[in-house]
Amino acid sequence: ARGVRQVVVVGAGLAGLGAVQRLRGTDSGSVRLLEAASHPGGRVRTRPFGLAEMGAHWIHGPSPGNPVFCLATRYGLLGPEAAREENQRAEAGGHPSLPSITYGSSGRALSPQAVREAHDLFDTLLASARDFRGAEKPPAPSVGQYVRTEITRRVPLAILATCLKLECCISGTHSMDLVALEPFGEYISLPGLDCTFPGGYSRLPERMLSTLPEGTVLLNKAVRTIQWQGSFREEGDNARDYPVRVECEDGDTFLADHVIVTVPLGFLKERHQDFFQPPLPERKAEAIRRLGFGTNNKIFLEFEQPFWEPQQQLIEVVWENESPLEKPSTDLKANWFKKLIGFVVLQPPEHGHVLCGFIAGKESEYMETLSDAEVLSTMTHVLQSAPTGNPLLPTPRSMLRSQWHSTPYTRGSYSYVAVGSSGDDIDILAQPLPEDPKDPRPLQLLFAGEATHRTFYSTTHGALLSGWREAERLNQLLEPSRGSEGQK
Ligand code: 6YU
Repeated sequence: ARGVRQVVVVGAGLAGLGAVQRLRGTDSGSVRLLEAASHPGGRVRTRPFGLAEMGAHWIHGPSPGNPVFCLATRYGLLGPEAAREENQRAEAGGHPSLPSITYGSSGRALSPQAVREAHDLFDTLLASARDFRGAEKPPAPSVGQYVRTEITRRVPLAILATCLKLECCISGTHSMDLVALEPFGEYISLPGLDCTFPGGYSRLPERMLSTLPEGTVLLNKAVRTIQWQGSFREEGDNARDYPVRVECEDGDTFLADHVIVTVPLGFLKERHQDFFQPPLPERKAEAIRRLGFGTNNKIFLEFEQPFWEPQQQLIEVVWENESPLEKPSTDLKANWFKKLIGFVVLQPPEHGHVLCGFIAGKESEYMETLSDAEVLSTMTHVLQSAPTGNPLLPTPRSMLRSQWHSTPYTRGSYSYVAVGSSGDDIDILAQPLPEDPKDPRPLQLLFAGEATHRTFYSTTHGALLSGWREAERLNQLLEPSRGSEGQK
């Protein structure tokens, strides 16, 4: 007998927490979840600033096929709207649709009809961009180039420029020219009208953590290296050796038979060469390099009083002189704020009058380098000119923003399938190591996290399902006879 298998899970986001909840056949004390941050949740993070969601905002497609929706419902974390069956059946095409108003950069409200027509055109183009799955010769390499060649001068180009920027936020990329066209249709949108967590998204990882035996999760425990294919022994115990040794930044070490790695793709891109010893096989390293991982940030502004109408939930901003057919400015210092697509009004107003701006790409990364005061003053200027045309608009009372690119254990927002990569790269990333299925010490390294889910990448449900998938892979090894019965 080899004794109790030791399992280490790295990262307490939804993938890591989900994996630990699903693991069977391990004794208490034989599973450790190591998290670099001082809190669980990873890219699910609510701050008490009008319940600001710094990361994930919505449950995309809240319906019975969505495991985040099911878990949140089981924990009683969702509001009555989300529970309605009509909401769960509604096909929203993957985009949260909110009652909106659109302002030009000169301060005038744009004609709702012109905005609707441009959005309809854009949505039609984007829907057709999903039809090239398997096409041997797609008409363009990227989603951005395809959309641009389909656009004619008949439509309000400036509005379409905003649509493309919004799409950059959704795909978490600098430009839709970086998003590959052929695999674009592989991402699956689940039915259901996107919903939020009335008490904050963080309630979900907090509840998940509370179900685990005490001592399983170690916070402030950043992993520095993972040595695998080795033969490691605990001091004073010669009877047992382990193939994997996990070393933390604080010098603590954990020996393991299996490690489930759920760190974000952004972290892997930056650190995989020295994080794994020996380094990952070239196929996996290539997949890490090829797949896309960009930045999408939020800027929250709190006001004494709302200047918007109560029914408005989205305030879109259009830079009137822009066109998606022209090269965007590379002068980040002068123009970074023009990448902002506008603001979502946070609900309910009882938590404060808070607007949440969305900004993606290099401009978003530049924003992270500015001081709070600089961001606040630029945002105030944008609001005074565009949505209100009122230079006397009171400045926001306070400001909070996410800085996902500078967050050392994340290094961006979420993954996308970049030009030059394909869904196969996602599967390669997800493959356990060692690669040889006959290796006497199988499943030393397993990989989970949103970037490892081929059809639900970039979402919380993709992350959760990936954690379950890897736990199940281990369950099959540790207790093959039990199959998948008894799952929660
Ligand atoms: C969703 C949404 N949403 C906005 C923004 C962001 C994201 N997402 P984690 O990072 O959570 O966990 C890993 C942990 O590992 C972490 O805690 C680290 O600290 C730790 N770690 C790292 N290194 C370590 C080390 N060395 N040692 C120890 N620990 C270490 N998803 O469903 N709805 O509204 C949004 C949004 C600004 C940043 C989102 C949304 C993405 C999710 O947040 C994300 O996927 C999961 O939380 C990741 O969980 P995880 O466990 O994998 O990693 C066609 C096509 C289109 C494609 N896209 C369409 C979908 C649109 C996605 N939309 C997003 C939009 C918003 C607003």
